[in-house]
Amino acid sequence: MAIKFIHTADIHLGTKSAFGGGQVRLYLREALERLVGLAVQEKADLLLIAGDLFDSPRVSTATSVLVAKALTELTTAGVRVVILPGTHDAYDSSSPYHTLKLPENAHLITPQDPSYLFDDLPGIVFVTGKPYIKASYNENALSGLSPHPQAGLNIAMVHGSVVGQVSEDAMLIYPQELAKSGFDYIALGHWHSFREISKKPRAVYPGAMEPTAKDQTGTGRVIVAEFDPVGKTLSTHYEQVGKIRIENLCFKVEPLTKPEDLYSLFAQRKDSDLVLFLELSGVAGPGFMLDREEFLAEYGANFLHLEVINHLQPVEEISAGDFGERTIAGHFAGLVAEEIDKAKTDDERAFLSEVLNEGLRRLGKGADSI
Ligand SMILES: [Mn+2]
Repeated sequence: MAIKFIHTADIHLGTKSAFGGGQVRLYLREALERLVGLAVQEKADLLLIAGDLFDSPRVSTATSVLVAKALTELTTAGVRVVILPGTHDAYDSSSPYHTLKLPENAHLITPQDPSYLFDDLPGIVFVTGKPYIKASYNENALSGLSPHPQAGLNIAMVHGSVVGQVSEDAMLIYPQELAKSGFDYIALGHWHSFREISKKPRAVYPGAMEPTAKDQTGTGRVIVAEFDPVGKTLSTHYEQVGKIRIENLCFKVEPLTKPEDLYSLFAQRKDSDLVLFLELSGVAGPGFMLDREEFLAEYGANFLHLEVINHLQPVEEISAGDFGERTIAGHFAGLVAEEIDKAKTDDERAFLSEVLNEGLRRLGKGADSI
């Protein structure tokens, strides 16, 4: 009979997200409920939470109640839970875990109780780890951890950075040590984007439950793993539990771009699970003036969060007078000026002004004389 376990990390309940704390906290509550539902539905034997279940040591009553309910539901359904304290919910004097009441079958990894042997599971499962405390910054996360000789499945839980793979802070994991660690699975936490680190032993960051910063992609995943104690084979896949997505939309402004060109991109878009960063680049011609407030008022409500990042270059003032008559630019300017004089409508005049501006910009100053 196979053993099934689910690995998650970095849920960050109670987050102060830049994308609207209150809304994202609600998403996290729902994601936790979906996670519990998945574990129950999959009939998982074990749920591993590899650090940062809580966003801070100060846990609200609402969050405590939510976690207590989730843990009770899980253990009632026969899902054993192992929780590792991470950087945000470190196991020091102010740790939120000192007041958290754990039901039977839910376990916390502490310096006093760092390991659990589940000898009622087929093949016997061993789970061990080191809880994060401030003093463990830069400490080798795997040193001192060893598999249990009687266990068929040995799991290490680690909240930290894999050296050379993700930015290095918190506890450190050295890639060359993974293979000789003797573990079958390393449940990683701390890095907020999904990342597979090693195949043997299998070491994966599931990523955060919901993104809390712009650069977090591939969030919301949990790893579902099945271990066959007879063949000693481990298979994994991920399930999407979180809902929030992040998109960076780059919009390049050309000299003839009008604000309507941008607005029309947004007219059909509405996605309440999307955090959208609109990045404007290029040169703002005289025809492109974006009123950020007006734009956000118009479209902000269509998304979970909408942000405008403005990298527009102000238009360079160029006039025909900057060029000599006997240059290509000067000759061009003269021809377009004649057309502007002949223009019958304001639209035609505006268009020709753009042509003049863009033409002069492209021909540039100091163009060859004819
Ligand atoms: Mn985290």
